[in-house]
Amino acid sequence: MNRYHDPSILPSEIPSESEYFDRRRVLAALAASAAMIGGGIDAAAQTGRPAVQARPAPRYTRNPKFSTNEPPNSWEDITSYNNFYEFGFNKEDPYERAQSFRSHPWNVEIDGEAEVRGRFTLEDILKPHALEERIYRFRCVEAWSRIVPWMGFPLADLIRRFKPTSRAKFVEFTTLLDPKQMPGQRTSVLDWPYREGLRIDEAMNPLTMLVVGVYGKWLPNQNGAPLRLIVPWKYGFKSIKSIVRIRFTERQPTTSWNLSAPDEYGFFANVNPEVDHPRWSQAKERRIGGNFLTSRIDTLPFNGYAAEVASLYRGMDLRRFY
Ligand SMILES: Nc1nc2c(c(=O)[nH]1)N[C@H]1C(S)=C(S)[C@@H](COP(=O)(O)O)O[C@H]1N2
Ligand SMILES: [Mo]
Repeated sequence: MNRYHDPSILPSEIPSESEYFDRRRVLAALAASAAMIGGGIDAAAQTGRPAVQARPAPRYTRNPKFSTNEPPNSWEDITSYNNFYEFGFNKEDPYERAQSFRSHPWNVEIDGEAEVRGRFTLEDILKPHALEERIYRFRCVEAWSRIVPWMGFPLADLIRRFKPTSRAKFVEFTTLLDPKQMPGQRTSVLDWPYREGLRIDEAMNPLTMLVVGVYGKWLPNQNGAPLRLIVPWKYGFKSIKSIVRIRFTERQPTTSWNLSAPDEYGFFANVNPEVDHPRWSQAKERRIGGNFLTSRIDTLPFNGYAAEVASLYRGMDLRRFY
């Protein structure tokens, strides 16, 4: 299974002319609409593809305070090169095989150590939350990265609504289990359903987002529709897709990657250029969509978010708790 997590399996380093052109258009559109509220960049129109979901367009505001100034990757970069093992192991599989996945209607179960529990529709989950766009760095454990305009809201705001008890020390997230729709689940490459977890203070950190969209559109299926986690200072595998359950626990939850290869994928999974993966260095990363000169860049501690999150791990040996 681990051969699928091999950073040497990468597409061409050289962006095509159309990629480059798309990138420039996105930048121009971003600049032109910097002060706009709601609406957004019509990424689907830009690429000539129909809108991904027949739901009323989301309304959102931009949040520059939590956004990097780095230029975002193109819609193409973000939506056609994905990890979503439920739909296959090659980067183009999720794009090719998730299009008919039914990500709406959708229910989410909230349970465990919380005063408010139950099964909620996606609409009920979203109703009280104002959506915002944040441009985050995103770093996969396979040593590639990109800059993504995610749309969503702080996980902390959702957690407060459900009033976790004093015994809630962790939050566990679970992806849909549906082998009929998710061909990858008919293989035993991971112990399905995909599960991830955070310590409660990590979950409450203002950077941690529940994400429902990208580039002002509802999430495409391949990016984890209709609801996913984004934890920008951790390797990408923590950012679990297509969530159907959020559970508050007293004990540290088991997570899919940690179960399958504990020496390679720790529970914390904080981006750390000093701790190599057993089979490759984590000191550098390849920025998707970059050119020859700019694509190999240094990886930053906590993926560049050290000022915001390093204090969460004070006193911890981050080599041992990787
Ligand atoms: N359910 C589920 N969530 C998942 C994965 C997966 O295979 N299944 N892959 C993870 C990994 S390894 C990465 S890098 C990111 C990729 O997110 P993206 O395709 O939106 O860039 O999703 C994460 N979330
Ligand atoms: Mo990843």
